[in-house]
Amino acid sequence: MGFPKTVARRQWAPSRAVGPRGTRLRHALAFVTLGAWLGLWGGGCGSSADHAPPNVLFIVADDLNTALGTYGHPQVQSPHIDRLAERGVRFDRAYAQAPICKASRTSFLTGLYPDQTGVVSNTGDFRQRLPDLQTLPQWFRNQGYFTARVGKIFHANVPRDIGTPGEDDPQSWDRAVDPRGRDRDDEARVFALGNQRNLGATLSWLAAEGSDHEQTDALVASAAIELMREHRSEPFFIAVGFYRPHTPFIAPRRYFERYPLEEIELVDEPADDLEDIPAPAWADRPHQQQMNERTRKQALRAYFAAISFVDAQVGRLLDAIDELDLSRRTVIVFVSDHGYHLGEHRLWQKATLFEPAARVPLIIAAPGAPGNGHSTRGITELVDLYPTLTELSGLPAPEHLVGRSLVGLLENPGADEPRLASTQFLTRRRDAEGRLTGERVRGDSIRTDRYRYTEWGRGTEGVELYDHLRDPHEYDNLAPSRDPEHRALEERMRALLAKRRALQR
Ligand SMILES: [Ca+2]
Ligand SMILES: [Ca+2]
Repeated sequence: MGFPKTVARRQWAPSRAVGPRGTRLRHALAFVTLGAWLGLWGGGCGSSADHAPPNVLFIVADDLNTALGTYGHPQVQSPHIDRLAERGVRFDRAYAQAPICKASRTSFLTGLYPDQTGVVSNTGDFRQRLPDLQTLPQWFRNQGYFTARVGKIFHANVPRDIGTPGEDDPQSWDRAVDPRGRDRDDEARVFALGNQRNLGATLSWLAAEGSDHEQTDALVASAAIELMREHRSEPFFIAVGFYRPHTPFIAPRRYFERYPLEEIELVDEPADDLEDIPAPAWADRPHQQQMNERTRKQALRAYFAAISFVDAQVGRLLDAIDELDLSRRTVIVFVSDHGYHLGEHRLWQKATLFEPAARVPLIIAAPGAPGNGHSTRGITELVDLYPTLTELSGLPAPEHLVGRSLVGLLENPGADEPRLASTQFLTRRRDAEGRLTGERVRGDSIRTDRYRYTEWGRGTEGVELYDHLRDPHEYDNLAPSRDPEHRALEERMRALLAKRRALQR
């Protein structure tokens, strides 16, 4: 299949659609930059393949936080994600728009905030509200790309939906592959802290027998490599969705053996940390609160093992890109759908508006990008991915996008652009005894360069304000405060959040 020439030309057209927050001048500069990069892609060889639009390999991990070597984690071994970071730009302050699977994935795959898609939890269907919206992969498909999905990209229940399309959006893809490995057959052997019948919702793990290649995520990588091989001569957008490190943390035993239990370090926090946290902000499952030290270490070891196993699969993808001679014309994105608590504020897993659940790993390796090999502290949101990938590929951008292209940060990772990130979550209210009820409480959080500000029930159920410059672990909630200086700051943050909320409707 040839790439439509009209589309390739549009990359240089001044009438190119931009998002509501873009400016023509900025995009005009981006064209110049892209031209220079494309020159680098071409490498002076002058063959037609060198001038073809770039491929996109879009890798999504499930429930992975920044516990990675490249992000400075002292224990986790992730040599392959680390080497991807060395060939691309690592985003050190990237945030999901929701701290749970479906709301976050729907957001970054549509390029809209959760309130705009109507999917603010793990239920719902954006097609009900937006039947004609073109998703990120669908946009590439309609511009002449071959698009394919392997594994979990749109929402799927883990582990129940492994081996099935889950809640996929079929019109986004030319091909979809749903591998199923022995991890599903081994579920009866999994240790579960809570309900054995709902392994996806409780801390649970298994050091599996057998080889890597029997596990679902290895089959995911193999299928993706095969698709890249088959479609190497046409522009492709291949999305690779790993199911780990989501619970149950299943990985071959040798990955567990990399992390001796006695060497696992637990978080060490101030004894009074919980005292200033509003009730809706602290919604963990009670049984996860009762783990002894050994069980907590086992949970961490299993999560780390699952990360190293996914990392090995990322390594296979990177090797394949090189072997297939695709590295000079393939943009590689590595991202997770949200973060994860590993005992911070005595919380485990996701579904909070604290930094560990909102923040995600994000690496973009665009061949020839001047910032490659560097990291950026620019605040970024996952809704920024859609306009970034259209710009990098020289495609027009659909009118509906709300994110800002990150191409400026790929060019200059030190660029000082004022940005903020928002994350929202619908939690459940607790009764007087601390039990979760069916009643919902909404939380809205914004992250600026220095602060995190969060309102529960528009502030009626609690407010949080953390100064990351002085308090990077969010121990000291400054709100509500009697200190006039903090009160003024709180007012400014409240106004910023209100403005952002209005924009996201
Ligand atoms: Ca997830
Ligand atoms: Ca605290």
